[in-house]
Amino acid sequence: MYGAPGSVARPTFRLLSLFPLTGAACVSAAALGGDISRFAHKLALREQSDMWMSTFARFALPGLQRTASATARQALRARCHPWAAAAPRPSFMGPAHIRGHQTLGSASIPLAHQSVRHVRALDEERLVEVEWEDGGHSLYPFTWLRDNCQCPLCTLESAQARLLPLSDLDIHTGVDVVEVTNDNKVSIAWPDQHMSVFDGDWLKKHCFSAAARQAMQEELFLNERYYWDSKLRIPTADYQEVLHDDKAALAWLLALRRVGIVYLKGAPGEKGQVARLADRIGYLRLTFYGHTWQVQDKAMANNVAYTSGKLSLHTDYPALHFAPGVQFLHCINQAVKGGESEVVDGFHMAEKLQREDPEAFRTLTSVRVDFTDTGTDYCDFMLQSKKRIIDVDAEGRVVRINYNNATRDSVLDLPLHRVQPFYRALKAYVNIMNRPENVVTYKMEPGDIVTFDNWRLLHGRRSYVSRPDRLRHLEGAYLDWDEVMSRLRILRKAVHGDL
Ligand code: OGA
Ligand code: NM2
Ligand code: ZN
Ligand code: ZN
Repeated sequence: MYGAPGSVARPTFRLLSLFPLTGAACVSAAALGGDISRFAHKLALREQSDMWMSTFARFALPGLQRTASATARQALRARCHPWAAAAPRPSFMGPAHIRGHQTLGSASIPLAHQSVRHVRALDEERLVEVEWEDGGHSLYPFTWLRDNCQCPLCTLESAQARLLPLSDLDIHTGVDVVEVTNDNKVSIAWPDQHMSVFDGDWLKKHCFSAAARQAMQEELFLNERYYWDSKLRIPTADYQEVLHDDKAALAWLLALRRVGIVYLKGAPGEKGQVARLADRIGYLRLTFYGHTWQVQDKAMANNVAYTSGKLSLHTDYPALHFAPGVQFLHCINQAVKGGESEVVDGFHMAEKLQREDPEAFRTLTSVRVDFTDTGTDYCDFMLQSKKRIIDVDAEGRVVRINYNNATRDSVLDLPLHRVQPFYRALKAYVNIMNRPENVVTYKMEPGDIVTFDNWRLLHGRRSYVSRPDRLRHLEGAYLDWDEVMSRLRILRKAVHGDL
């Protein structure tokens, strides 16, 4: 009934998995054209080399040396340019690939202190044109420049927030004089005598070209993802290092964002660790199951997770309209038999569904399914939600998976003729995610913590048998992506400086 021990992926020493991630990120950055491409490529190199020199690399080194090919070992020694040293690409890259949600770039636009060579106002178009020292040009609308004046009347410097109310913004303003100052700034005199001064680097960063906007969005939101299947080697780091070392914490959160799952080892085998990890980021997400929650076989369980039964692949808490973005699970005690964990990349599976069965994909991205959860825990609750199982944004890109078969309501708000097609579509998606070639299986040991993207991954558990003297016990906690991304940006600034 359970997978043979040999088929259970061991989660230790898995840095190898970061190799395809970073390699692919660089390939995609290099696919860009012009300056931004070069800068993005440079930054990808830097991010990548930091990854290798981080906790991950050191932690994974023994495993890598034991198991990796000569090519991969050579790549690791090269550190900064593994793929350059080891081209062609390593064979374990498999079919994994990057999916950029809104960009091909991996970094911000160049900030290598570009000097302003010349500025002029294009009065007809109501644009200020900046010519850079390297010959490049950027255009800025008059209205936007006036709206973003950085002077103390218009901006509260201490909060980096706009003071100028929209009611005071003349959206038809002209420009009287625009010139370059001798300290590489652009000054603008407005018709009402107001003066604005813009820093060259700040302007460069805010360039309106499609490539610069894409690069900026990628820097802010890191929406480029590394898609994976059963061949994924889960990125692994040391719990203590993540808590105490900024580089290690940054590498952890970057991999959590890009890959969707990171394994931490070396945590104490007692409660309180998921809360400490949440404190490292900001704060955790309180739900009806408490600040943190204990996954154990409980009498009169208020959730199927609190039994010793199998949990089929699911995302947590679709009964909440705003489901938790990130989940931590800390193994305090493991079952003697069973209790293995399973994960799949829900975005990748959705992409496969779209290709194999577009009709099913259309159904799951349009039908709003009812979910329900009733009981008592932190306090009493009676939740109802309506969610699309595959959530896409306005551009049709998959942004969230919402699916837990246990809390899917018996209320099904569909006309009769759409019921069977809905089941057919759901079955098609579940069949894809259950294919052995897509599932990563591992068994947690006391002191292990798995951290994953609950908007993207589906996770499950095999049924287990606990001995009374060694009861299976995981402690869990939720966070939201806003807080995690906030910490990631701060760490990136601390580690790399202001990019
Ligand atoms: C859960 C869950 C996994 C496990 O509690 O929602 O997925 O291994 N638990 O018990
Ligand atoms: N627990 C683990 O959607 C769900 O009910 C997921 C949540 C009980 C906090 C389980
Ligand atoms: Zn001003
Ligand atoms: Zn779960």
